[in-house]
Amino acid sequence: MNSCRDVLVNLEIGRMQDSVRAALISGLSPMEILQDLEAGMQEVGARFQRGEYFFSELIMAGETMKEALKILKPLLESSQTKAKGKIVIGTIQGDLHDIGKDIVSTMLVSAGFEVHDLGIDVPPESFSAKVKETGANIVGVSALLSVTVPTVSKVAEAIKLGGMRDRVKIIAGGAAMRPEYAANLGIDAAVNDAIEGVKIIKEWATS
Ligand code: B12
Repeated sequence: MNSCRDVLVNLEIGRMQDSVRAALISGLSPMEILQDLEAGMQEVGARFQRGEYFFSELIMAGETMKEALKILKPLLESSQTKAKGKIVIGTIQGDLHDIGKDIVSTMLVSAGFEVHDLGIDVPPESFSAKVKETGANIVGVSALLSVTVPTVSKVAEAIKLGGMRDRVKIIAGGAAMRPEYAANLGIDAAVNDAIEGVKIIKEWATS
């Protein structure tokens, strides 16, 4: 049986769930399988950049990944502990990528956070409105496209305008994010992997 990564890269959507089940039976943890699949997504992106894959293949890769997540998400969430904080999360305006955001949300739920997911293409003001409504103390913004990264700073501005910036930490994530962007964007942290992001969020929740 091919690895989950290969099944994803080859866009074999009908084989994805069997492949995940086989990986679990072979002893891999849900998190290890996720990391394997993320490597697969990197490869899909590289093929797209080289002109070997087109937009239709990107869509197919997204759908294939979601098949895997149908099995992995409940497993990742099952270790629920008590809530450690409230988080508002969403993909920034102009950006439709939601797979990474969904993975981070799942990991946060499993770490015991109360997560309010606003979905994709979220205007900066909607993050701020949801923070006000829920009393959340952390905001997570996903931005995968270079063109949407600057809009993340508008989330910080909207929260500041609402008078809540001093009690809210903001973290952004996505393939195009780099830790050094945080200062320029006026936010508290920027990461390009979920494990590092969740580690930072947990530190904020306990400090
Ligand atoms: C699948 C995919 C799509 C799918 C998305 C399906 C979906 N439901 O999400 C579709 C087909 C819609 C798509 C569309 C486009 N895409 Co696209 N896409 C991808 C691809 C192949 C994988 C993305 C993915 O899901 N990765 C897997 C997840 C798990 O990784 P991730 O998102 O980075 O998330 C991880 C971390 O970044 C982090 N994270 C993410 N969010 C957050 C948030 C927080 C708070 C935290 C803490 C952490 C965190 O945690 C996650 C887990 O570790 C990438 C290639 C790549 N290398 O990323 C291109 C890529 C992102 N796409 C790209 C492009 C160009 C586009 C299009 C413009 C193509 C076009 N010509 O129309 C459109 C844009 C549409 C839009 N307005 O958003 C480029 C972006 C280049 C750039 N730097 O701007 C990439 C990099 C491909 C490439 N190499 O050229 N895409």
